[in-house]
Amino acid sequence: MEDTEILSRFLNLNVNLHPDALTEIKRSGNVEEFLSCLISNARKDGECPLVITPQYLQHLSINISRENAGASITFSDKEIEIKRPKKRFLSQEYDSKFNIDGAKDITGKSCSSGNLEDFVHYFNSRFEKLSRILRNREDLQGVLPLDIIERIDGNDEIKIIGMVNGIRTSKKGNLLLEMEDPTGVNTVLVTSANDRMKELSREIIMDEILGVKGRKWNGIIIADEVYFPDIPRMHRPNQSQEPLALALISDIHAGSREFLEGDFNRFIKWIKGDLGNQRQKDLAQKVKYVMIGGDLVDGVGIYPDQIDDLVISDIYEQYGMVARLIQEIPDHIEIVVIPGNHDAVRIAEPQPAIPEEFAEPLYKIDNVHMTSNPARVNFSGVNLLSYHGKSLDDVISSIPGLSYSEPVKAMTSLLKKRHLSPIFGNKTPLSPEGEDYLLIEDPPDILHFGHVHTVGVEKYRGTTVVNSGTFQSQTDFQKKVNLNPDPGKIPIIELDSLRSTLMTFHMG
Ligand code: D5M
Ligand code: FE
Ligand code: ZN
Repeated sequence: MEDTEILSRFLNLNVNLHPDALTEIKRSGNVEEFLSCLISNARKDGECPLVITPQYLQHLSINISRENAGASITFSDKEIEIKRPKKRFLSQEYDSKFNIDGAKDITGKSCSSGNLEDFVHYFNSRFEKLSRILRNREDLQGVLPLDIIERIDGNDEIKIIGMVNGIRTSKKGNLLLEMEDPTGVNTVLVTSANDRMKELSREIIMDEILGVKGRKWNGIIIADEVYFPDIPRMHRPNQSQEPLALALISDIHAGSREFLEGDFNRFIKWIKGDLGNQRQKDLAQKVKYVMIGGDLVDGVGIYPDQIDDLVISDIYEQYGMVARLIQEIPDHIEIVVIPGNHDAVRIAEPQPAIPEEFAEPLYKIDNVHMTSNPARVNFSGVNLLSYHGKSLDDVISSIPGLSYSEPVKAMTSLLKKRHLSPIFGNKTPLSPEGEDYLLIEDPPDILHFGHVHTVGVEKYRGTTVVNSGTFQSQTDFQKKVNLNPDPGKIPIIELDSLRSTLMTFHMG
């Protein structure tokens, strides 16, 4: 038998061979007997070393004789389970320090009845906060309210801040925005005469808050400049003092016929330190946190004829399955979970945590922490803003040039707007809470989405922008809408450097 063949037989049992032990086994001429002794001894001792040394061979006290060669011993690798002393991970040397921002968690606090008054209050709160951010910009000093602007004429420079209430394109191809602030309404014309303004005007969407510098002309405002609230150019992200890492996953879709169990199992094997090359195994050693960005299950009745795509059609069983999968993540790793549009909770955003009534098996896992969508979590000093990403459907269909294949581009556009779900009344229902939980008040160190089932990692002005992708292959429904998922790819962020690594668990 070749050396490589012998080594691989032992590797199948998760044990390595010391070169001298390999020589000895080869000399004996009976690999099968060694394997069989190893297994029965491991059963007896209840453990087995990681590396088989010549000393351990002696401990096995096999009579290495050529007479034994050829004895037929049959066994199946699957029958045995070799236990060994519990592995210690680098991340176990450090305490877990994570904090879910309770003030920004809607769970149990929703007070909206969804009436007109609630909406007025909600949009006022959004305007208040975003106009404050815009007002801080040097370019927007001296902003005037729209009722004053109404009475101004002449060619002097004026500055306003307003919410986009309507978007039309003029006959000449200019953009006509209806903008509103708490005092009034006016029309803003954004010219398409120069490329820069043309480019910028494409990014403008309904219900966002903008700053405008321009002039009055014939009762309307001609924009010379348009300002998004954006995040500061000089934003310096926090980094951890400790060599720990965060795995960002999303869209497991347990219960779906297309759930990729093999990909998930390889992810688990890697996170347990049992898969990958040395660098990949070293990275697994650092993982202290896993963030799950929603769509844990495929749910029931989420889209027409979904039943045909389900292998588990009971929502409780779907959460049972997801709990069994997640339970495999070693318990020194903290897992934070937010819901998505397939989970068993209201679809209007912000979404409260998936209730215990449905996800009881997850609540029973000590290292699993259930929270709302969106969620703000600090992991060992690094601030993460995690949002399932439903609004991407609206943003991608509203802004030319954005696509499902480049989720980070669409996410960056939302960072500029400082809002996770600006458009009201399209595909993403919003619940008008007392305050706007979807506002991006503080620029996060990491912005994490899922939902679109495509993966991407990029930096924007110091923020690491990540979309997690999925563990679900293309469904018939997605095929119809021409959506090509990119499953089994998981971004891992090292919190001490904010360096990212894309781990691939998908085969073929
Ligand atoms: O969403 C998975 C992906 O499928 C996401 O990119 C949006 C897309 N999707 C979902 N519903 C629709 C509709 N109705 N039209 C077009 N594209 C859609 P998930 O939330 O996992 O189903
Ligand atoms: Fe999904
Ligand atoms: Zn989704």
